[in-house]
Amino acid sequence: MREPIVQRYSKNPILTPEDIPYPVETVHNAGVTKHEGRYVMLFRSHKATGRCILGLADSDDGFHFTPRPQPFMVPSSDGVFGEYEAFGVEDPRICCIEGAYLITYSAYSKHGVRIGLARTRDFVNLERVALITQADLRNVVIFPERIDGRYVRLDRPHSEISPWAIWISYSPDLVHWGDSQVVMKPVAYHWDEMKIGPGATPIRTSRGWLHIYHGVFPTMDGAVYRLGVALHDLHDPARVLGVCDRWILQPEAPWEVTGYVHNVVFTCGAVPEEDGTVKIYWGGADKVMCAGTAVIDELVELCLTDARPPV
Ligand code: BMA
Repeated sequence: MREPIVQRYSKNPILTPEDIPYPVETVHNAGVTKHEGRYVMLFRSHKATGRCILGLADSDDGFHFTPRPQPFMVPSSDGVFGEYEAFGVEDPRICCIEGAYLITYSAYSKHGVRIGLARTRDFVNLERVALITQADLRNVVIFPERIDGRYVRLDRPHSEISPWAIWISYSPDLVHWGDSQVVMKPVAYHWDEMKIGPGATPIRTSRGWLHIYHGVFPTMDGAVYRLGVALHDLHDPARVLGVCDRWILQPEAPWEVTGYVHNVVFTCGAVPEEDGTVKIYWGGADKVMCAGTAVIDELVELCLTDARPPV
């Protein structure tokens, strides 16, 4: 049998609704980063209304997380954020850049889903910056460095002509984005044929930006969410150097197969380590948080040697 590309942590799941000191139905799709030598996990939780809030948990080793007593981010009650977050906040990604942590999150309301951008320096105080997309565009990950002076993001618009593909956009100030172009599309009759979307904040490697994304396959029993990897050029990330033909992780553990939504592994965060490994975090069946490790060089190699066309 082939060695798994992602080694699951032996004590998964690492965080469940029962661990949270306030009432929640789910703990999933968390952005994770390191802050002052500790791991910080910003996780999504459904309340019993079916609407979502974001909570924080801290860890010394990246596997044992202690949730904080109160939620970190609940829908704003006023102004433009109040209008567009009324149905909840979901799926946060964290990007550490220029001494601050940027949080991109889905903001749901009767107007659809948009992406909000918030900023924190200490994971105590949170400042909402702007809503950075119009309706029905999700999964924004911001690169952790400016490229040619501009901020860069991957995102996922949807249209009938070109369903659920990954695009790139640029910004001088994090608020106004443009120069958009498509960089990756689902491939017909392939594990990611229905949808693809940005997953974790891209990771700088010597051979390119490594991006862990999600791909969706439709079955008679509903959609299956898996994870894949792509490599983008360091200086021109609109250029995809390779997309691995096969998935790197699929729902297999009981809490990935059954939960709030079955057959889902969905990532919003991965933390590169100095030893050349990466800790990957994923929501299992939209209900619990799981972790695993992979070797960064092996993921890069897969993108380059076992590649499928990006578009
Ligand atoms: C997607 C998003 C994710 C979720 C996934 C599986 O469309 O809503 O937040 O994890 O579906 O339910």
